[in-house]
Amino acid sequence: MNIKKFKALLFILLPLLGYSQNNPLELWYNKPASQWEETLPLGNGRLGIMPGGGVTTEKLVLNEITLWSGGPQDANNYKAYSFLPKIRQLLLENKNKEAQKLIDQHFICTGAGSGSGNGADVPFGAYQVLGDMTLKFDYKTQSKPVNYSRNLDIQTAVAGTQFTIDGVTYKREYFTGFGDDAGFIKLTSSKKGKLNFTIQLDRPERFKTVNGSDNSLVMTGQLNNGTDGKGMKYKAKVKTQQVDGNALYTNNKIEIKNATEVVIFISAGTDYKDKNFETTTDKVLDAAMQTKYQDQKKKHVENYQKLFNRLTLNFGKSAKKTLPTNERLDTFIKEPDTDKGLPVLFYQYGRYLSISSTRLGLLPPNLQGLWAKEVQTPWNADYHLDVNVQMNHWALETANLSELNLPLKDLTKDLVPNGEKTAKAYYNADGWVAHVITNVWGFTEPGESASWGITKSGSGWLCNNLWSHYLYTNDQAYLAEIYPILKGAAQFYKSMLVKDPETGWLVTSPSVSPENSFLLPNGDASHVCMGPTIDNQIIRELFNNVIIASKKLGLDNDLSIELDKQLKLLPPPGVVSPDGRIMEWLKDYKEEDPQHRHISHLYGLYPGSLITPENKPELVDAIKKTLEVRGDDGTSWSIAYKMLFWARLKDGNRAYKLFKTILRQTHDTNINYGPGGGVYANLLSAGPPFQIDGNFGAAAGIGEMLIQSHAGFIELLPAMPDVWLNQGEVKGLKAEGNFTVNIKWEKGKVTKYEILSPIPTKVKVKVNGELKEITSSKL
Ligand code: FUC
Repeated sequence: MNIKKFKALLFILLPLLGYSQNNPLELWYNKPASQWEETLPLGNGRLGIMPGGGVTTEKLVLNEITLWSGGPQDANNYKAYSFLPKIRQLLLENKNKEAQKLIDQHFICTGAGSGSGNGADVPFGAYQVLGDMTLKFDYKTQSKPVNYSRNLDIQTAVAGTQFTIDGVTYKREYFTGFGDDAGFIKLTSSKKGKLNFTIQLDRPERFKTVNGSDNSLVMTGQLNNGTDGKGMKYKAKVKTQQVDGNALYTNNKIEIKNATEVVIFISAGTDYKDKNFETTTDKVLDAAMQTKYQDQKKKHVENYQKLFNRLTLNFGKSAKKTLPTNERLDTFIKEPDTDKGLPVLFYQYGRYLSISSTRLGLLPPNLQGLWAKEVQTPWNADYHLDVNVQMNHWALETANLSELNLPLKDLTKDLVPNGEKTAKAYYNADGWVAHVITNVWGFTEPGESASWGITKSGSGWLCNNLWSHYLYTNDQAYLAEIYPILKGAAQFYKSMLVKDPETGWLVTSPSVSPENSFLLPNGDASHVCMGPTIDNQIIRELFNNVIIASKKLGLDNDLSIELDKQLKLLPPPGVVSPDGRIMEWLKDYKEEDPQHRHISHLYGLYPGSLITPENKPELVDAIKKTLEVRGDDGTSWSIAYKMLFWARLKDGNRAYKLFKTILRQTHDTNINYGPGGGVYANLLSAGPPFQIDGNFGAAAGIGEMLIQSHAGFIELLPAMPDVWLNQGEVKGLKAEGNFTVNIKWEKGKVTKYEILSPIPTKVKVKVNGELKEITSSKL
């Protein structure tokens, strides 16, 4: 047989063997996971399962999005306000170090705060693993498996494992239901009665597992709330159905003997907003078992695809899609231009991860989305408000998953009551504020260290994220709902801004440019400052948005006038330093770490739209210099952020360079703050450790390369790298103003496009460099 024929035969045979490498939207491997970061994330927005495909032992990490230790607390220091005048005075006297010291003594939260990022046992708490479900198999032979493969098909949100031992093919199929709200694992053997395994359920602490009277395995427990130990309660329950063989429910296990086909059902819940979670868990499980597996899977795929199939993307041929994903990643780094499918897969994976890690009426994705293997997750897997949680939402609107922005709106709304207390306690200010970290318990206080904890643009940044959902949807009811939240945030800043005597500008004081430090003229390092650029930019956007909203809603004319007055006194969106960069601080300080991962002072370029190459051409060189000095490396989220900045500068090749950097494969899990970000074999982003913001940030980056609509017109392919421009097609992108956009291109030029909307509307579009006004077609 010649090579060509052999290849053709393989093409036909491999899918039958289970190697489905021809599915462009699939991650696949020819070995079991050797670390958790190689397991495959499944999630239905609430429940998560991570199969690793072990042959004799498979440990499946289970998650539930609401499972947090800690509890509600009031960590406001109500005496803090009395120290504010002194702190401000010290800053005016350039005694930043002394101000920082005073803040550390009197102006941080009370108690342990985040526990230095290790808050599992303090009231702040941590997002925690629900449990480990361990399957132990007995094949009654010493033979080794052959034809091993495992995969995750992101088009159906179903994972699989299969291999053959002694001529028996074993298959496992896993999904977390978008139909019934449970987890499903179907195991089969190709010959009768070959499945022998046990199922166990545990977690590192605070659990009890027993056999239920209804032939089940039940794990229950209560997490630490950091005070009396009686925190959140949870329950996880497993049942099985088998066609033949036996199932024993003893010794706190389920034991399956001589079966040919088994389905495992997993249900879980917590008492977070559900007092009846125990009965809910039982009911969900029983209901899930009433539907035949095939029908359950059909319902799952249909519901998932209602969101996933809204957008398709193609950049042309991929020579590498038959390689296992881990090998494909390494090959991509060496010869990226030959694999145009991997960027598409990575973009769609971002969409997959969004659909899987958040759900309407529940919580937004946390630092790890939904997936966590520990009790003490890195940084408590919390909601960081100084870039990370916002980045988790940046891809959504253009990626046609708009409604997945709503859980962040709910979280933000829930912060307001405590945020009002914080505004009063620390600033005697109106409105509400959230600083830099939050959790499911409504934490809004400053963090426990002045160096990062008093960043106070968290609430403003959240509000601006909420606003972008309005821009994309034009949803007036939503606008009316978010208006009080935005208004309260604006009232806070309005009542606490102070005048900088040197410039006359209104600025925040004290504050921090997220996590970054600078050198004072005497050589001392400090984080604490007045009016960092990011605060000015966020406040400018917020005030503008509140003014627009109040006019649309016909409310609060007086407030609008006052905000407008203050707007005129804010620093401009970008000030250029003597060395030609955008200033990060009000003063021309030298950074302590010039390559710091945060690039907060470019907020106005992205996600903000204060600075565009069109409206501020005079700032473009300074932005470029800022980015050059920061460098192209960093944690994965930082690289993704830089990709977005270059996309906004319409430099597709540079954005692509950063994208390639994100796809560096790593196995490293140690906490990193510097260069070295990448992805794990499962394509989850590695700071390291695993942090999902890099996935979502890079997906947003690809979105910005394909379409931009923040500058008053829709621009098609504004920042494409040469290598993707040869040929491609995207259908179902969204633009501001509730437009749906389809684009086809060839040899660097858009050859066909459609702009659709529910009502045909006049819209400006930039196509192949030419700006024109057209009327959209009816969707
Ligand atoms: C901020 C970042 C870190 C990390 C942490 C969760 O502190 O500076 O890189 O992403 O959040």
